[in-house]
Amino acid sequence: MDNRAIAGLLYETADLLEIDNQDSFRIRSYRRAAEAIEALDQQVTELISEPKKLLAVPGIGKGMLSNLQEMLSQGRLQLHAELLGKYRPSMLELLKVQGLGPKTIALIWSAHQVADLDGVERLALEGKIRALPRMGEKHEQKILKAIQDYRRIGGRFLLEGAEIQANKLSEHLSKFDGIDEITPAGSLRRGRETVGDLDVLVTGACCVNDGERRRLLEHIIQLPGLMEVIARGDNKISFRLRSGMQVDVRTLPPDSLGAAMQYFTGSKSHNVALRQRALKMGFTLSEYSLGRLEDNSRVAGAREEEIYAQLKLDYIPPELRENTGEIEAAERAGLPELITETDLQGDVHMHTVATDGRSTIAEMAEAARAHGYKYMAITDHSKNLAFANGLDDRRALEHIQRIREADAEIEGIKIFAGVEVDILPDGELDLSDSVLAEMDLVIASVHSQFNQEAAKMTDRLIRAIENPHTSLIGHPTGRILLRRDAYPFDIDAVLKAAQRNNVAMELNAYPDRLDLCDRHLRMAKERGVKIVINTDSHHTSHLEKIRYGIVQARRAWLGPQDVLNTLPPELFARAMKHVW
Ligand code: DGT
Ligand code: CA
Ligand code: CA
Ligand code: ZN
Repeated sequence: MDNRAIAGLLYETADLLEIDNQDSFRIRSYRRAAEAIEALDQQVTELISEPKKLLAVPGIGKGMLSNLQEMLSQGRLQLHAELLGKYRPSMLELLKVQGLGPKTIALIWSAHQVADLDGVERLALEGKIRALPRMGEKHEQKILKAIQDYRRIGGRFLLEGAEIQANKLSEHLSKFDGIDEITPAGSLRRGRETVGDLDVLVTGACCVNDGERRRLLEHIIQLPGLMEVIARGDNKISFRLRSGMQVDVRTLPPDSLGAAMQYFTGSKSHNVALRQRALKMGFTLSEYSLGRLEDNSRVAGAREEEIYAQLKLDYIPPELRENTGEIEAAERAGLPELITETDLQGDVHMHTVATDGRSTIAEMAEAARAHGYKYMAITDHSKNLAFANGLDDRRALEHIQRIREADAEIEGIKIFAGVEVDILPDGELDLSDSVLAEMDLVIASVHSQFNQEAAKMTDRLIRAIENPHTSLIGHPTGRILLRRDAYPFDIDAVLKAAQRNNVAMELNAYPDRLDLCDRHLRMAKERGVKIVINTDSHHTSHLEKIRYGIVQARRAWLGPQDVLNTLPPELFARAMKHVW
């Protein structure tokens, strides 16, 4: 179990204890321990052999230590399992609904013994929730809306979370003898920003023997974190994880792996178009093979590449398979050269302890150098972001000084001095022109007043773009995936202004932002707007999240020439001053 999983289990236990109406002190101790573990720099698995170090962490006492030992040795927590047995596993899903806290859930349970989404919705529709103590009609309406919202965005997960679950499953599967290959398919393999359910394909000698395959399915059921089996067949098992995520695992004979990968990677509309093409060429394409229509003879199936080749197409990378022109491009050898992580020479959006980051300038620089970058930029917040301790003019100048000193001291990486300056409601920037002029690059971002009218927000962004100091716009739409929509504005007008002013747009790679999104990135490219891919790191460990940005860039058909931070340091510095 990694720290995230441990913290998750502790939070759930706290919620369940609260539903169980236990002593508030005990409940709080679980929440505090979960928070402490989330903030740890080291994995509990590494520390568990040194109990003294763990006990030194505020929030972890003797009792919690023994819980941690139990979790790591058993992969579960007895107390958690007992509470789930006493109530219902579906309680955990209810807890994810905004505004349905443990107290309300406990109240509904004690009156009606209902603990699932559909059940609570029915009670609300029948007006039975308003009748409960301390409830009312307004509260009931709020619960109904929260359940509907949950259904709308709920049930999807961030790409990062899906990837973590897929890696754990792979690790578990790889312990079983006779497996040659484990590969994710579906939206995860295509790199979509969110994933509905996980599709995983498994192949190897054990998949062609009935007895072995049954044993494999038994082994899969032992996966830590598995909550319930939804369906089970000869070659397939579907189950739900504690997080609520559904997983479909399919076992395949090795000679069908390519056809299955092609089919289950999707997208559905890519597959439909590909199958039509196959039919026109006298083939049938299925999840088992590509065959000839006339005599059903097999043409390809073991490898995906063969299928595309037989259909007279260049190989189409999974990220492009959305039926948005990729098949036509592959037919005329016109697929773009897609950017890869090694094309990037620097990451130029990161925060330090001067504002709301958790690492110092030197720590960030060392981590960026270790990542293999030639350059980086420190870009802390400006004063309008008061809760982040944003910099005013004077502190910003001092900060530039410190960045220049670190740059002189630290070998092997160029450190640019930058800032992430707030775009104020009227489009002015939050620091003086004379201070901004000292910066190597200026990221201008909206962090306040998201609810302006679209026309006003459009003007605000265009005004920021027209400021001669602005190098790029940070996380341009402001969305937070699964939590907050983009603020409304005219993306086309903003991109045109960016193009006119040689101002770049950021692709913020942080997994819950991915902003600009793939669709907007492709629009930007079509309009000649350059992109900068950044992590917006607040800790050295965040630098590796750049790969989520790379995947979105690939989905948007971007190549190295579309992205400014593939340039060497001197050219990049000029680009930040609008010269390219
Ligand atoms: P998700 O799970 O909502 O994030 O999206 P996907 O793309 O993973 O969709 P999912 O899990 O329903 O199905 C996985 C893949 O299986 C999908 O991308 C394409 C293939 N597939 C599923 N149903 C159909 C179908 O009815 N026709 C075709 N041609 N392919 C399908
Ligand atoms: Ca899926
Ligand atoms: Ca699926
Ligand atoms: Zn920001």
